[in-house]
Amino acid sequence: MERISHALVTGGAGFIGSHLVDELVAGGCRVTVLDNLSTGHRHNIDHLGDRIDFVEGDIRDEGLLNKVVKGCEVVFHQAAVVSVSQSVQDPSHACEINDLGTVRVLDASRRNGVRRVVMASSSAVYGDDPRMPKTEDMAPMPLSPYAVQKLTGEFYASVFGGLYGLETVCLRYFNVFGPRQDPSSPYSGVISIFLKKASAGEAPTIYGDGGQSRDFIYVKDVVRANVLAATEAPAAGQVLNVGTGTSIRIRDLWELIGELSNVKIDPVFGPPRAGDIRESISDIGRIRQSLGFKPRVVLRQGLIDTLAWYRAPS
Ligand code: UD2
Repeated sequence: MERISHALVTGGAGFIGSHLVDELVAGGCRVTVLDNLSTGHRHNIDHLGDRIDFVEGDIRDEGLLNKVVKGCEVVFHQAAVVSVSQSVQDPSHACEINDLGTVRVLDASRRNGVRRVVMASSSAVYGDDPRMPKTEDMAPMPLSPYAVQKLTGEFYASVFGGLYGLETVCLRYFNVFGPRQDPSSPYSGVISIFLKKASAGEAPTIYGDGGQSRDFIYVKDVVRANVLAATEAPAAGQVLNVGTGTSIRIRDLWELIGELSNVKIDPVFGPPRAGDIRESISDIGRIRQSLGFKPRVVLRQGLIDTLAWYRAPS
């Protein structure tokens, strides 16, 4: 990893953020984590002890942001209300965190001489445009407050580049999975839910006929994409898909998880989930070209590693 001297990771106690913090620390980077622990957990970063500076606080707090961003070369902005359904239930709150919070992070960054901000965006911005695979130049079709907010964040990033010369990169994550993903809510990622069910010997519920498909990317690959986005010159100003360019049907996913966990349980089929999109698959040509990024962990291996973690969290 090309050296980053000092980075701020917002949401650094969360699922993706904490893996990013691990990688940065391993690369010799000084890391400050800002997290309000609304969905993040201290236990995700406890193992790092005093090798990081942890600040419990909110990204809307301008005074605090100005303090923690001082001296940082790069900001990785991962903090967000990450649940689509939470954004549907309480759009104002999600807007405050995802939009106002993002503007505050960008503003504090440009005021304090940060070189580059790498932002977590989402494949949600594509909505249910039936064209596959999703390329970054497709017109966005946001279908939820969450998607609108992520898209707005991308626009702000671009405007901060134009107005203030702040370098930004927006990464549109597809379906991320791996250790530390919290399976406990009904809105958790499907892989975390399925792995928990398989480990408990219980049947999962598949919404609809299970023929819907997703592009699942392992969290460590997402971390690598973030680090490259921070260090590779051609990334500046870009919006990039972060996926694998492959997909799997949800019923086949359960079958694979069953095989890897040595359980053979028939799933329960429930009604389709409202607002579910049928297919999702990324085109990763752009990120390959600008960052030289290719995912390294295939789904099967990522599932094996994640299953091991759910059985013995470390
Ligand atoms: C993902 C993101 C979301 C947003 C969205 C954009 C996650 C966790 N969520 O939502 O933040 O970016 O993409 O489109 O990555 N399913 C079942 N049974 C279950 C749980 C899920 O059948 O117990 C199905 C579900 O109906 C869906 C698929 O699995 O078809 C994936 O569901 P998900 O909640 O993991 O992720 P998704 O794609 O809805």
